[in-house]
Amino acid sequence: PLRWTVAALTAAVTFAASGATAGATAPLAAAGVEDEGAGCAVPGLPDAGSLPTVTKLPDPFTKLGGGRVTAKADWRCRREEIKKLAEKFVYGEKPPKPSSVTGTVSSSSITVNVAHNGRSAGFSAGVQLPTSGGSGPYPAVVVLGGLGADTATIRAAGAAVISYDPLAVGKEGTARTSKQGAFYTIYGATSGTGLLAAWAWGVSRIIDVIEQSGGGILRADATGVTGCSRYGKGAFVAGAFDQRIALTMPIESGSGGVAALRAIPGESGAQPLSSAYSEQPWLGDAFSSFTGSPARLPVDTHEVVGMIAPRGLFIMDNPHIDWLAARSASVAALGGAEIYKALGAGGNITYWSDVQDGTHCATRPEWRTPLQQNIQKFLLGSGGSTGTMRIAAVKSGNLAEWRDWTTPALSDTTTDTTPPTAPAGLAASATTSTG
Ligand code: MCU
Repeated sequence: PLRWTVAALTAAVTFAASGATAGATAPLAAAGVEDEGAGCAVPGLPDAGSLPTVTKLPDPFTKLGGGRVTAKADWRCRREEIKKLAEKFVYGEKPPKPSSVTGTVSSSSITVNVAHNGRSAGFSAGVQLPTSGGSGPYPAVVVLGGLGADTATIRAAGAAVISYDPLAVGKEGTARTSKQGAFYTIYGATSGTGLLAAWAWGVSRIIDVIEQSGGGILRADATGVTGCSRYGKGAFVAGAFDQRIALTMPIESGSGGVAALRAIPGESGAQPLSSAYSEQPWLGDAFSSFTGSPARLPVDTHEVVGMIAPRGLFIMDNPHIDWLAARSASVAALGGAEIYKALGAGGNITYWSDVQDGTHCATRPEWRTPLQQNIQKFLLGSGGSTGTMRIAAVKSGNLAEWRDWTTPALSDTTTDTTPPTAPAGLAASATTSTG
């Protein structure tokens, strides 16, 4: 039978894990499309009413239809299952690219205009070019909300900063039945999609515009995303749901962010799920039936970490404020790191909560070097630093308590006969037949 050997994903993993010195324009582990698994046949999802209680983190490698993932390239379609579960039960649906996205990119701003189903909306973002690093086109980091991100270090490392106000796309302070902002202008004020997925949708539309701009000022294949606190939650979701994002850097994201949803009720002082659900419509409306029973969720945030794998991920956390749920976040990071390891990309994830200053969303000296290294490795394609787990002892989760599954040794060949949705230049190399 026809077999697909090393698909685009695996090629990217192998490349990233090899630590090879990449050319300045290498896309590293990022994909050329928002969702490589869009064409995967996903079995029917469970109903909210018939979910079993699973106290430990669900096995990321067991497929919806049964059986475990055996090959690296199979992660593409398993990721699609996780995406659908996360949309249905946690965040609400993030729709694909609308029928029309237009806009402009200059060295000081980006405009985005979207039209879909007879409705239109727009928003804009600021651009600040790097303060060093030669001539363009430049990689860029989308900064959500302007809080906490060390933009001076980002710009000095050679990446531009895109200042994105998520509230223009999904407003805070509204009732769930009258949501506002560009996303809800297009998809309706009663959409069940929460603000985080709406904000992520906005990031994807910024990338669409950069792609269409012809790459004179900013590179579309070297985008990062970051933000702190509620915008850290948004940065995490943005990176998970768009595979064009090469580097995802959530800061102090707390409940509704990186923190394992099942672990939160047992973490002393952590923001309760009911609070994260009701404080703002960040999570999808469907999450309401899980705030008191997260162990019924068929998905958890370690698998959302896995949606980012093998792409660059640098999670920053603050162990000094209980409300920020750093122990639960370390559980998700450790669980998600198993997915990175299985894909041969264990060095592409960093979790860092070992910091001195307890101020929420402070710019921290401990994160400066890993921030530079992650930008070099994933956005500039230079430098082969290896990610680390620097977990503060006071908020250190124990993965062994949270899982009953093992991490498989995934093979480099697959029996999956579905042609991958690969970027144009990579499609041909993914069709090698080995009989
Ligand atoms: C950690 O992010 C949130 C937190 O979930 C909220 O409870 C609190 O009100 O605000 C934090 C935040 O966004 O701070 C800027």
